[in-house]
Amino acid sequence: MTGARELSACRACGAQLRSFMSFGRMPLANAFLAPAEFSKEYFYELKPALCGGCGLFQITEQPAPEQMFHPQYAFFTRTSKSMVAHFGAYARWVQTQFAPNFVVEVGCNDGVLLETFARQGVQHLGIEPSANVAAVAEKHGVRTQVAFFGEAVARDVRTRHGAADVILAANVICHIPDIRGVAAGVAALLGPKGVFVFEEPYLGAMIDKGSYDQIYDEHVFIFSAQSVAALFRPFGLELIQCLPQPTHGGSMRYVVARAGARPVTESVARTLALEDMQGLQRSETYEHFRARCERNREQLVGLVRDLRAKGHRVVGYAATSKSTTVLNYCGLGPDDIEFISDTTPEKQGKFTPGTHIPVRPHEDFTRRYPDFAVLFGWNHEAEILGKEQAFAAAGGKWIKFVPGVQLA
Ligand code: DWN
Repeated sequence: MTGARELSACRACGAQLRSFMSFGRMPLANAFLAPAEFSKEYFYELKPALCGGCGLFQITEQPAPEQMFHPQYAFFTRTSKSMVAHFGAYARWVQTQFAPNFVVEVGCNDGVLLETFARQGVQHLGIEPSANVAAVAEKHGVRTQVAFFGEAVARDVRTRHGAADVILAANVICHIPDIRGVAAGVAALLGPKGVFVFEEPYLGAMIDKGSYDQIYDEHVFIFSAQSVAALFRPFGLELIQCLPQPTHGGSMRYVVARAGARPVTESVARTLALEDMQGLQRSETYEHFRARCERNREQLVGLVRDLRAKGHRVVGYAATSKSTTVLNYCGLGPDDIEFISDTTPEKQGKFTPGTHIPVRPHEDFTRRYPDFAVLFGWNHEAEILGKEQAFAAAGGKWIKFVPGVQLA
């Protein structure tokens, strides 16, 4: 099944999109499925592009949000200990900088970021479209509303609860195709001195590392400081701070306020200058990126098939959303990768989207270590390698593919 519509104009500014490559036919990154569902799987073409006007990196085709974020959504932030620690530090940073009385989070997932505010009795509200993850947030004492954030919801929240001192988001804004609706919603809900703080995978880091697996249906956009500044400007909002983050393989925290309401820190000019030097607006940068993706695919497929031909057992570690792009782009299936170990109960016993590799509990990994494990959760490398020392001690080797294909 297919059916997504291909866009030729930027979702933010309407200028012409310049597509530079295709990752081919792709299923939904988190649509882990049972064999009975194989024949009715949904596919679209994964084709990234850069906007010739505001420089916003985006995919040209995207399935409807309701198809991706629903009551069976399979991603829970709490699956990573280091991310839980990161969100604790993020919440404390917001408290120190802005001391808010009312915090709204866009896409609060299982409530891990708002929990710190909830525990301290700060008025808060998480807007989360997937009812199952919102229910987990509620269990942790976080107040939620099951909805997609946009201008109408923002106005409604303001009417019922008042203006927000801080609107927060983490790894969410890049998922929302109606990005102008987000900007309008922020403008409608923020108090006069309020700030919108959000962090997302960073385009500069993705280009630097060649981490093409950040591109999939849920990630409609990969932001840069330049595209964020341009996005909010027409709504009377201004980018006042950029803070690089190590999470998800290289992210950026952006702070946006009403134009003129707060000082613009020097981090903005510095980040814009670095982006210019990196060539984030130049076509050649994306030509190189495409060539790097092709080389990476060739090397990863070559390595895995060579190991399999020699009779080695190869499994995958962490059935991440990102792995869907890698597996489908590379055409790796169950003959290449025996299974993928994953700690999320909702994914276990199912099969990977498009490539139909079994997803098994972590115990299947430790019970009988494979010879090689592809590190699909490369963004959690320190955490994973730290807890899997017995695998290495048993002679197991990691197959990494970011920033390049290598054995470790
Ligand atoms: O933006 C998004 C990010 C923040 O999270 C989403 N659209 C969905 C998701 O992306 P992802 O699936 O690529 O996220 P992670 O955090 O890289 O991977 C999570 C998956 O990895 C889970 O299925 C759990 C699994 N995992 C594991 O099995 N063992 C993770 C760790 C750290 C582990 O030790």
